[in-house]
Amino acid sequence: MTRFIKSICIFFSIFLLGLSAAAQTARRVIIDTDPGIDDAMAILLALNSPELKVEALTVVAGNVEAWQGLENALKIASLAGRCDLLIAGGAQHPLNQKLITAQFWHGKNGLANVELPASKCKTDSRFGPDLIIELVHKYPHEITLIPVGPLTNIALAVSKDPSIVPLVKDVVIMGGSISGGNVDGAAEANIYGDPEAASIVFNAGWIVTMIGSDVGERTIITRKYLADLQSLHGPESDFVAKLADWYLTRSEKSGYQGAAMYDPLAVATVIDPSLVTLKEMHVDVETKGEFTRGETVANRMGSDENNVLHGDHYEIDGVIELKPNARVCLASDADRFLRLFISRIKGK
Ligand SMILES: [Ca+2]
Repeated sequence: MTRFIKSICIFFSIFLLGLSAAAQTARRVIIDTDPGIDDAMAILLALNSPELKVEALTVVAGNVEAWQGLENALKIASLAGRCDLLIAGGAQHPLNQKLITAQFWHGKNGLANVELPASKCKTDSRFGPDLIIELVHKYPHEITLIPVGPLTNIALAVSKDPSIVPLVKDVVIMGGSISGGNVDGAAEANIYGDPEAASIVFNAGWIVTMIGSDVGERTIITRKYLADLQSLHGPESDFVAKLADWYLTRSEKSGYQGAAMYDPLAVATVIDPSLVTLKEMHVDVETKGEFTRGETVANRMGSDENNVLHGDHYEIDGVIELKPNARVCLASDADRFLRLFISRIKGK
């Protein structure tokens, strides 16, 4: 064998070993989504990342109505040539309020009015929350849930079968904020979209990794990154470039410098946790509040003061320790994230 052929053989052996190692160590994930521009970006990031094995897309009503979200999920999977994915419809509306859709930010069809070809993929007949339950039992301690829409499907799953809680490897949500909302002064859209569901999810007994809107808004795609994305053409990169262009224009009209990469940052956190800074906290979801319904109220001290009645008044008698139920994202390495995102989308 010539030295050249030997080198080629060694190269391919290493390449194949690398591929099989990636396949073995890839994390099984379920993306629960309300597609959605940034959902589409998040799904394509996940599908182009060897660190992840996407087991299913479960769709929830949110940015668009449930039927539209399911159609979008099917078209995105088809575009990526991934009809092997399980794609299931889920909750049609929030647990305890009317659905609030967001075509203002996402376009009439939820995907920046880009018309994708009809999907070749089929819908799984199972109800999204039931599919989540089945997959968690099928792969105990292996599934990471990545909910990037209102938390209705996840709340329904843990309410129906609480035994999944210790069997889930991780829950990484896009949602909440510890420094003001994007819906109003207090609330972030996914939590505001179903606060009762969010409260169930935060109190389920697992630790929720919370990638909030406050960090998403400091992790923005700008025209500079868009130009990079537009430099290579392919079905997926062209689609994401159109989404990003529309989303940027919408954000610029509202006075922002760029468009917040909310959902893709949650997926990227599972791909590479070193992209974000996390801190354990106890988080409660406000479900009443005159101005604060849907706020994620984070306790940064890990305790509440304990007030004890002394005659006609209360007196502070030490503190009550609170167990953390969340790992809250405080910051991201935005540039490294965006370079990862664009390289993965261009990777085909
Ligand atoms: Ca979303």
